[in-house]
Amino acid sequence: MEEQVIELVLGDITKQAVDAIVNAANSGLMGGGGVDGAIHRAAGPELLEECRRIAEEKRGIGRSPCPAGEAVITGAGRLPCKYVIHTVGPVWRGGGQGEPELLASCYRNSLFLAEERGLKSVAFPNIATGVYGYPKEAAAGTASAAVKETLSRTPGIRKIVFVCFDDENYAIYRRVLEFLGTF
Ligand code: AR6
Repeated sequence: MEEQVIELVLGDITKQAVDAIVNAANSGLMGGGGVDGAIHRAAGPELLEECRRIAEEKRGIGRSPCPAGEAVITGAGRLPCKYVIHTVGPVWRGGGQGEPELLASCYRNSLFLAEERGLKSVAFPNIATGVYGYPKEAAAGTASAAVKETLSRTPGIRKIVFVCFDDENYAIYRRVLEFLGTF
């Protein structure tokens, strides 16, 4: 069987020409700052329109548009990728409020959605490590372990790209992925 590869990139996730990029959104799905803001700016208004439709639909059945740990998928507007998977990381509250499990769920559920749609390549940002305050080192460990573990259950996915926006996260990921034997 063909290999599943994990790549590490220092750069801007909006430039990745993969099947799907993952957005670190909030549970209202209506855009925000950080990577969410960058994705919506680069994608154009179509993306927000699609998010709004999903949010309304979910609210209509009495649900939150996207609770922490869950994920939804939309088109990608003007982005070079084909889809955007919006997931919501946990706000860091010291680590004892289920944050690691919720963060792992973000990666897992995003990959399940991608597999369901038959997508082959997915790029992830460092979910929750900005505004939501998740410690970078811990987040990288949880993210890489969750991805490695999930890949065996998503055989259609051929390539994962971890996109780090800052040197610190890039250095941390290098170390964590080497430790996990991925590089
Ligand atoms: N490409 C890749 N990574 C990026 C980019 C980019 N263009 N821009 C920022 N990052 P954050 P969170 C990195 O704050 O912590 C939003 O307002 C950034 O350096 O975007 O999950 C949402 O609407 C950091 O490492 O997301 C939510 O309200 C990582 O992306 C809230 O922020 C995540 O930082 C979510 O907070």
